[in-house]
Amino acid sequence: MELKAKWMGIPWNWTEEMDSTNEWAKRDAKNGAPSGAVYIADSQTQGKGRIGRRWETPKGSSLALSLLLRPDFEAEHAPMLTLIMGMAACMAIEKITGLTAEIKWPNDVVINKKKTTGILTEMGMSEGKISYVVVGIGILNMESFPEELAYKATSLKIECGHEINRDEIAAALLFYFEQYYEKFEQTHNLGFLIEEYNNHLVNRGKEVLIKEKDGEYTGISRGINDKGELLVEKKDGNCVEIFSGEVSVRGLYGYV
Ligand code: BT5
Repeated sequence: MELKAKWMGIPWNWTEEMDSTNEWAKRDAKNGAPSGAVYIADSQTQGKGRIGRRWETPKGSSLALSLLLRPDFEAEHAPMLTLIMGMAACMAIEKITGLTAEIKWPNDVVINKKKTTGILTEMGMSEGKISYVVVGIGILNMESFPEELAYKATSLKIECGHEINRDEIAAALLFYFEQYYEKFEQTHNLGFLIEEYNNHLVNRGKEVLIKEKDGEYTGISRGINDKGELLVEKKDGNCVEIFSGEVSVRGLYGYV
């Protein structure tokens, strides 16, 4: 492996099968595992997406990796780690495969407008402070998808047309994540990443559909601010700042 992080990935825990690498990391966190510990499984029996959705990781199919962090900042900053992981994933994919990767804010990486990566960040609190954050990422590397996913999902293997080494992707991912994280620790905002992030943002400058709990509207995506919120310009010219919590952002046609 060419790219080496300094402390992300120590210890490096690998297993053939696990319920969910996020759950594994959370259990280990409660047993005192250190910041930087990484958990990788070849397959997951209970892989999790957001809001109770499932994330399928059959044997040999993709990279399922969770990173344990013990940050010394306020809980409100933790969602920004999802964006940092998204950016690191774009960089790692581009470096190892030569493909162009884009970010579908806040937690997907897409190639040719199809999802190739999903990110799930979870947090544990103790006495009002962050005890741990687990940033889990699934990077798809399978040969094909069932019909119900094929229209919106793709994999590194499909896009490259040949086998991709998951260890190399993991090593590059941690290398980039570590660099971004060390900068983020100093400022607790994404000012240092805005330009790079927005250059990788899918649908930037285009019309997007914002779905909220009580309705939906369209606007032009203008990129993120230093809090990681997505700026969307509405028809009346007002700009709204969208927090990643409970919205879905789509292009007007299809998944992206
Ligand atoms: C995500 O959720 O995209 C976050 C996925 C995070 C997975 C990682 S793997 C390592 C770690 N351990 C875990 O247990 N989880 C993390 P969401 O945005 O909710 O997307 C979930 C949706 O993606 C599902 O409803 C399906 O439509 C789709 N999906 C699930 N499995 C897929 C697969 N194998 N390939 C393509 N799409 C899939």
